[in-house]
Amino acid sequence: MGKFLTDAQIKQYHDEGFLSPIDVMSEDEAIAYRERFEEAEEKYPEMANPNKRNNAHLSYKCLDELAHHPIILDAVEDVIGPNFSLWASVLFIKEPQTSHYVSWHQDATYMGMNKNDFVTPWIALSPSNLETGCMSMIPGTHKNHIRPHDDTFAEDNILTRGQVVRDVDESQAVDLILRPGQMSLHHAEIIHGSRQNKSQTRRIGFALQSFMSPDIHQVAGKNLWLDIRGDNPRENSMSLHRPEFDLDPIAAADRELADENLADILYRGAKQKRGY
Ligand SMILES: O=C(O)CCC(=O)C(=O)O
Repeated sequence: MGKFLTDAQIKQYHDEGFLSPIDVMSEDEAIAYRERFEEAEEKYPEMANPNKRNNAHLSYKCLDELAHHPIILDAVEDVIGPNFSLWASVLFIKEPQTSHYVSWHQDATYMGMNKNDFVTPWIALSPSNLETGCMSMIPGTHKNHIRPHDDTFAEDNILTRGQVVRDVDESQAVDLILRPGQMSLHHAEIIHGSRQNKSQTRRIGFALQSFMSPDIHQVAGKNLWLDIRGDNPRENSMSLHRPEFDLDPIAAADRELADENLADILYRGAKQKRGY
């Protein structure tokens, strides 16, 4: 038994490359987080538009709290051990009845780390299901290393480069259906994607992308981290600040640096660059 996950769940994560659904909080608590986020989003729209979807945990207190939620961290500890930092976060919002989708990909492809054994919790702040465009995963593909990706920059594809793995056996796909307040965990090398939101409601997912143990460090770009749990010594690294309130200028300055660094990493060698 781990701190939060059962042995069977831990095994399932390692065998399949993902685990879902995991109860983090009640639906009411998740709705309260969503309301706090949407109030902040309305008050400071320049900080939460699609081009500012990265590292919003360094701007919004409610997202910083989610990044430190004890159940999420206990589950992370169960799969990667007691020492870890947060590399970045992404708000994956699909507005109602939009054509945005996420092609089959492996997260670690462009992240520029020395190794790829790290985990992303994806927290649902709204229903995430077949109608709203939930994530789907291809079990076991995290064991086959990084496959070639083609950069498509397709307009409706909300990945940075519209990168895609071809020839995925979609008959194996597992849909991760989550109610608000549940999360999934996925491995950095699992092949996954998501379809359009055909519903009348927003689909809001917050990806803590990713939690990494201290033996993992940046080989392309700056080594910037939010220290989360345990000891995380890394050479030539910089620790980021948590916001004490929405748009705390100290954390906001860190976010600017972290966003620029992330873009430099994710778009290195790319033929085009998007706003996020
Ligand atoms: O939110 C989505 O639809 C996709 C998210 C994703 O690809 C990820 O969190 O790695």
